[in-house]
Amino acid sequence: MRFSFSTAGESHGPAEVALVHGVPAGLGLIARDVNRDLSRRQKGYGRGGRQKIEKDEVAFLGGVRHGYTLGSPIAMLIRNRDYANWEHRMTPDPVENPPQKITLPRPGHADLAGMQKYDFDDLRNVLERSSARETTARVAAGGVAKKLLAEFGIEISSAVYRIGAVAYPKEQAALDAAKSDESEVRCPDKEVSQRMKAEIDAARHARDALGGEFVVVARGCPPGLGSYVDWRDKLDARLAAAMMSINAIKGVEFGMGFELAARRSSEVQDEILSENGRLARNSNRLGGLEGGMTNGEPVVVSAAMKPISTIAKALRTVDLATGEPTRAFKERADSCAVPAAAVIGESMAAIVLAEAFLEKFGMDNMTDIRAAYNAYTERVASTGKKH
Ligand code: EPS
Repeated sequence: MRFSFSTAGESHGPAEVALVHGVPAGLGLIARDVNRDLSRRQKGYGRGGRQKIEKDEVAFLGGVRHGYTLGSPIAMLIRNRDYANWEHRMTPDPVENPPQKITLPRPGHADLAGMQKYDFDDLRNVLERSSARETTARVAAGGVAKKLLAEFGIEISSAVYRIGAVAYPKEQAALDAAKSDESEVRCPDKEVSQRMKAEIDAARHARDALGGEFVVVARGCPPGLGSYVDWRDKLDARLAAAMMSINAIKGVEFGMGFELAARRSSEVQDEILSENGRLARNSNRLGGLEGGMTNGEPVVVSAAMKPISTIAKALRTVDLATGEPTRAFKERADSCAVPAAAVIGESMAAIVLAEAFLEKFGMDNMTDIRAAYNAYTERVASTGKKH
């Protein structure tokens, strides 16, 4: 089976669950490999009270034995500690005194269309699953993908280059992404990080929320992941879909992104040079992707996140129980989750790259995959050498 994953779990239910298929046998994998990113996802200036309650850690329920993958599906469980406070409202069992229904859909959230689509009269049934809490399970799946990619020298990092009106140059953020773990907003620049934090404080004091932009960088990808042959195989299309699937993401770019559209061709392509008999590029404006394939340069994908829709300064809505105009439902929420979204972006990129990597090099076991990878990279390294 192809590398793929699915998740289950409600935000205030008992747990988040990730099921990862198609992981080759023989990959070293321990809980710490996954927990590191779970903890990075929980950080970030602008989070609400929930992250003080949770301490996300994974338990393997299948697919791993004595620190190595078995080739069988990897099942991972992350408990929601907050469930203890929500048991009556969220128990899977029937209850005698059901909690009050929520009927005030938030503009920008899944609430309204979700209720219409699934025939609910309580938006709790929608918001529990549409909550970004689900991304915990994605990051667990991404941890497995990252571990696989790291075996072949592929490293993924991220940086935030915009929070609301405060921006930092995207290209510089991509170059310094590895440093961003040091910043509470995941921006590699200290001074800009401070301004971003002040921007978040200002929004929170105004009972509002902020979005922003982040960039994900994958270094060390061999050329030829993805394919130009079929639209379904194009790696940029698959990465874009993965990024767009993250809660509140409204746009995705590669390399210079939309700015490419305003330039002449000679200003935007990355010229192919020969340096000491090896092929080289001295720019990466296209973000490491040509023809829907990696070209050996860092893959650079960025995304724009809209502000969170749960805000204390509640917007106009209609009470679906009465038809009366009113203000939207309010609940404890984050005022900015862009730093967390950047970590989730790393995970989604890792998942897509791992899938494409295994398509190219085999799926069964690490020994055969290593042999295929070594043979391919050796052949490719001789492309364009003087004869
Ligand atoms: C979220 C609302 C908040 C966030 C949550 C996403 O949760 P709560 O309603 O429990 O305060 O903290 O994100 C997480 C719990 C998480 O781990 O990322 C929402 O409505 O999307």
